[in-house]
Amino acid sequence: MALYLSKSRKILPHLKPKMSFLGKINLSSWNSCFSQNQAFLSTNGRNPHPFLCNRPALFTSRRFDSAKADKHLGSLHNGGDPQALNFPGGIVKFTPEMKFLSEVPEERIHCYRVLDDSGQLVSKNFVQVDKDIALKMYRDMVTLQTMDTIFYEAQRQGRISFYVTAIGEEAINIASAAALSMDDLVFPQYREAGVLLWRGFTLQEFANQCFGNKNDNGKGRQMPAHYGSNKHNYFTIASTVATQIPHAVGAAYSLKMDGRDACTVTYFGDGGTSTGDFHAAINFAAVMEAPVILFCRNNGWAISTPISDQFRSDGIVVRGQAYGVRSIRVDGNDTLAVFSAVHVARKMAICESRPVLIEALTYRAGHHTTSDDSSRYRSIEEIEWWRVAQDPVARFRKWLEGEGWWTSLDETDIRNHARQEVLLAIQVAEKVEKPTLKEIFTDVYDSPPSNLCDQEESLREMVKRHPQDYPSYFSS
Ligand SMILES: Cc1ncc(C[n+]2csc(CCOP(=O)(O)OP(=O)(O)O)c2C)c(N)n1
Ligand SMILES: [Mg+2]
Repeated sequence: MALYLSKSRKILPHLKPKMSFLGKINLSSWNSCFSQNQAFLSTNGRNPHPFLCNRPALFTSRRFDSAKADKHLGSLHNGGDPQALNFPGGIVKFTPEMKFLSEVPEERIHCYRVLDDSGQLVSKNFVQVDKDIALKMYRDMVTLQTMDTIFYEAQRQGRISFYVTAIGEEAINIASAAALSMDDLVFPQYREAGVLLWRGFTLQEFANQCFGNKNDNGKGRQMPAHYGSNKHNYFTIASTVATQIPHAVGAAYSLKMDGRDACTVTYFGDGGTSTGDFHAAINFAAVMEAPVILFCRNNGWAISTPISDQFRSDGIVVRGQAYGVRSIRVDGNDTLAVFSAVHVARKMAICESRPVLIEALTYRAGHHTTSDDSSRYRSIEEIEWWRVAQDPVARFRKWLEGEGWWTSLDETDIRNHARQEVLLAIQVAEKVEKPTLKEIFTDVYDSPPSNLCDQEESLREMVKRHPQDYPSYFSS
């Protein structure tokens, strides 16, 4: 870990987020809060938000003292109360009752929402979004939906080998991205292409990656839909579930050490929380007070495994408190609720130097990937209810219309425009040459070791012996 941290510190300065429509937009409420950091940390005021219940913190900020065992042992006394024990972490009261904590909460944790199903405001407690941002959010949601539909069809036509959609999770993708700053580092799972879209990755770049052509940032080495972009501070997607979570926590700790006015955000599914990586990472984040937003998309399914077969806790949100991490449950299909929660979580993460866990309740309305047929393990009625009655895009559109910011003419325009742009990007990407065989062996070592040279040579011989089995560009 120490090695990883020292490396990640060296990597960060090389990331040059020069993008910038967010810079131009200049949301007034997004002003930097880093200058206030010291004030937050030096006073012991750990609860400066009206969004929080007024509870004392268990552990106070005491980083770098934690290894001093003698100090902890020295504090083991009852503070004058024989019915209490001053144990590291705070006062524990004794009780004569033998009472086991129930495994079932009296009531499930409430879910924060701003817009109801019909797009009407049901809360006054949200972060205002100005018109330009709101319209960009909606357009990007439609573009993501369109891109997913057409790329999915392209896979069915055999033009690309694989694809992952974010259908039903457009609000999570776009609203969370809109609430972040371009300096924040994103560690995605694989269902957050919309975050990259928001940051300015073009449809052409998406298409180049899916077709694995020579303009793809990854030079065709990754599966389709495994995007990555240094320019957009978006770490390359890895299919290995949850491996991105410890990376995000380590990078967040590095940002903190460097005094940067930024946090990291990592996205993962409900299935991701069943891995050891999730538990190790959230605990590390809590103890090291790393400025990371842990964003869980609880979409009900991990491929064919329903959440009832994954955990018996009240979802994911309760695990935050168990690990000493501030947490919120939010309606993941409510664009304004997701935007508000991430906006506030970001400020908490940076200004107070702490992790925040967000559990967004949603539904994976598409198949897991193009390799899946979800009608084999869940009912069509269930899928349709979520797809139609809970569509986050339609809900946000209703709100925009209510504000007088959107008309049916605008709707026709954006849908036609998005469709044409995606089709064009696919046509162009399809015609671009693939990377050469040589590229399989580049970019890892300055000078390749002998075993890699041997492998290249043996591959070239194989291609020569069986030219009919390899595409012609492989011979170059
Ligand atoms: C470490 C690891 N284990 C298993 C898999 C196979 N796998 C791929 S996706 C997936 C389900 C993940 O579900 P979830 O985290 O809920 O994300 P969702 O697909 O629902 O967005 C599994 C088990 C994998 N890729 N990596
Ligand atoms: Mg899931």
